[in-house]
Amino acid sequence: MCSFKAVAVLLMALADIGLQTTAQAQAPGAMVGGTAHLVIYHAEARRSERIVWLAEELGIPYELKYRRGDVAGSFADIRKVNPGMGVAPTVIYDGQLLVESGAIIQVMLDREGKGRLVPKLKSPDYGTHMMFMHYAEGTLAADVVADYRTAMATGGKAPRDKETDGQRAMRYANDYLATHKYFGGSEFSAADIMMLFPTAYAIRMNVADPSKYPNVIAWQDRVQERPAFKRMLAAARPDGRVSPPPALKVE
Ligand SMILES: N[C@@H](CCC(=O)N[C@@H](CS)C(=O)NCC(=O)O)C(=O)O
Repeated sequence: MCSFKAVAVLLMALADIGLQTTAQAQAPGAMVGGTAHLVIYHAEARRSERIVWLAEELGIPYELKYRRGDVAGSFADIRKVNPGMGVAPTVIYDGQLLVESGAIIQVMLDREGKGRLVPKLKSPDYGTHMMFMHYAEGTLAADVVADYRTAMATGGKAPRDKETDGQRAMRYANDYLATHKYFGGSEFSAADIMMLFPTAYAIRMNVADPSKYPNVIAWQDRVQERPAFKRMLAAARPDGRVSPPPALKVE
């Protein structure tokens, strides 16, 4: 008993040392080591799903870290690894701590994509693929989240009168899909992985009225049928959405 207790105390002390090591603020992009080639710090139904989805599409092995059913706990763990910017996704990729899902996806494609999920460089599809790779966070997510926060701060009512910036961004995406199957043109690309989160957020939170964006809805259904997406769901969202923020009220 006594020696078991001593070992337990020693293990706790070692764990504590490990915790302190990782809890020290890391410089952005710091090399931090680690055992796995790709470690994804995740919280259920958050943007970190994009990285899991891409890894599944490309067949990149990964270690997924989150507390099942405990989004707050998952974020607490992320902050231990990355106290300066405790966001999902945070990853350790090739020993380097990285944030910003679009950038992480780009680095993964450059290093391991072998041309997959990116249109040919000289094709017009490449231009729109890159546009939507960045539009997803730079315009759509930024505008839709701003709409949501503005509405929450002013009574929680879904905006349904004058077109908001987030709705404009949804309309532009919907217009593109009127003539293209995917955001990278005719083939599924990483731009589709980037675009799913903010389009789904816009609809789910009632920022945008789904009846106005039928092409987006059809595209969402299409991409969510992909086997890699379903593998992502099984690994990263096994119990559905956990602790979702409240949707705006539709009157
Ligand atoms: N632009 C970043 C956004 C990351 C982000 O804000 N993620 C959310 C989860 S979907 C988060 O971590 N929120 C918690 C926080 O900001 O403290 C990306 O695409 O990775």
